[in-house]
Amino acid sequence: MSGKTALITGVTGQDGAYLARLLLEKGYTVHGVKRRSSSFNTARVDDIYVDPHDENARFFLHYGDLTDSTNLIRLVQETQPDELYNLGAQSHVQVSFETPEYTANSDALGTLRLLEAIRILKLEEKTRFYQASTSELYGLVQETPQRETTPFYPRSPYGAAKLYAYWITVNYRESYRLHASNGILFNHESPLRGETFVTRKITRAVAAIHHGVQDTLYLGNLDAQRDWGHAKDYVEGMWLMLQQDEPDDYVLGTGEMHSVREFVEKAFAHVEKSIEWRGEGVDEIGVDRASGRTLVKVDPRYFRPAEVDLLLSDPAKAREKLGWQSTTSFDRLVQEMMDSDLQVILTEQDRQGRYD
Ligand code: NDP
Ligand code: GDR
Repeated sequence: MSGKTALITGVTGQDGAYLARLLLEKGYTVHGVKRRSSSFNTARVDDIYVDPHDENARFFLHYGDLTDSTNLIRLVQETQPDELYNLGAQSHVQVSFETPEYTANSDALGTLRLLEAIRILKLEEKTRFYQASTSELYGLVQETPQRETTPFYPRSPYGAAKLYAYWITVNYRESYRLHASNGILFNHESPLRGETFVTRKITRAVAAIHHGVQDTLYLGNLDAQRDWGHAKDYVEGMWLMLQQDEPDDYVLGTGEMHSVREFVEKAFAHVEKSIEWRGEGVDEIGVDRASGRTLVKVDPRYFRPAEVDLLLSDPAKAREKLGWQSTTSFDRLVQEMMDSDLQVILTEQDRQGRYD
């Protein structure tokens, strides 16, 4: 048992849920920040939640928000974390074009608020800090593959907010000798991925089409290419960064790139459908070779005002210094997400049946 204490912002998100599990397995006491919501928002961590009255409870949830500095200072003071993982963020790139100011407040200033909380409370010697930085920093890529030294060129309010968060983390490390590290993580997915990110949107839709409860999958840019890994691997990398003697910044990725179109093909192949692409641009469609049915259409609504065309990592530094590497292949990732969503859609249908 490590006996250490961790505080995680964004614990109700995909990565928060995997990281909380990992730290509990390692013997940590884990405090997570959840937002007040009018409906339940803890589904991803419900299975690790233990009644706090239980004397063996090591996982605790606290209300909080990255836009509320008094709340953050109090939570850091009360929990006195050895490790603070800042995973909370308005994390959807497209949504950041709709809510740019809020995104800057939570993603950029939220990071500053946490760093200041550590400083105000004089926890610089005790609390190690992890910042959830992102490959979106590279945006309009200046070099391929992207590594720690590749210049940044963000292409969205989200990317710009995360750029501030990246540099303020570096600045606090250099100014106040904080053990603060940036994980520059490339896209990572899982069955717990938010439903509006492209991979999960695809696996959910393919499962729903397979079960006959959806006709068409509408997507935006099919040509976008991403370096997709599994979230479970990546939270291990976050933890490793905070176990190093010296803080530093690391790229985590698979070193492999695939297009959205390829992801669609793989997902349909899982339910034994072969997709043929016809037409071009906004008129492109994906047709089921066997039945001739159109299953995929392009909807320009999902095009972004500025797009990040491709992202490909060079994770050599993490491999050499942390001994970290991605272990889940693209095929296995799609397979795991498809297997899960084929079940999830059925369960949702059952539930609906009960309310009808
Ligand atoms: P999710 O969107 O799944 O989770 C985000 C979490 O942040 C949720 O718990 C959400 O709460 C919480 N949150 C949002 N706004 C606030 C706020 N104002 N105050 C407090 N909490 C807030 O993201 P992921 O788990 O996928 O990503 C984790 C982090 O890593 C994010 O910072 C993301 O930007 C970054 N990142 C993610 C990558 C990926 O591929 N997944 C790659 C690189 C970086 P709620 O559940 O209530 O919405
Ligand atoms: P991204 O993930 O923007 O890379 O950010 P997302 O899955 O949203 O998009 C990936 C690519 O797919 C294209 N795309 C679509 N995207 C969505 N969401 N919906 C669609 O219908 C669609 N059609 C095509 C997008 O244009 C894009 O090129 C994720 C988030 O987790 C960030 O928080 C994180 O920092 C980065 O990954 C690394």
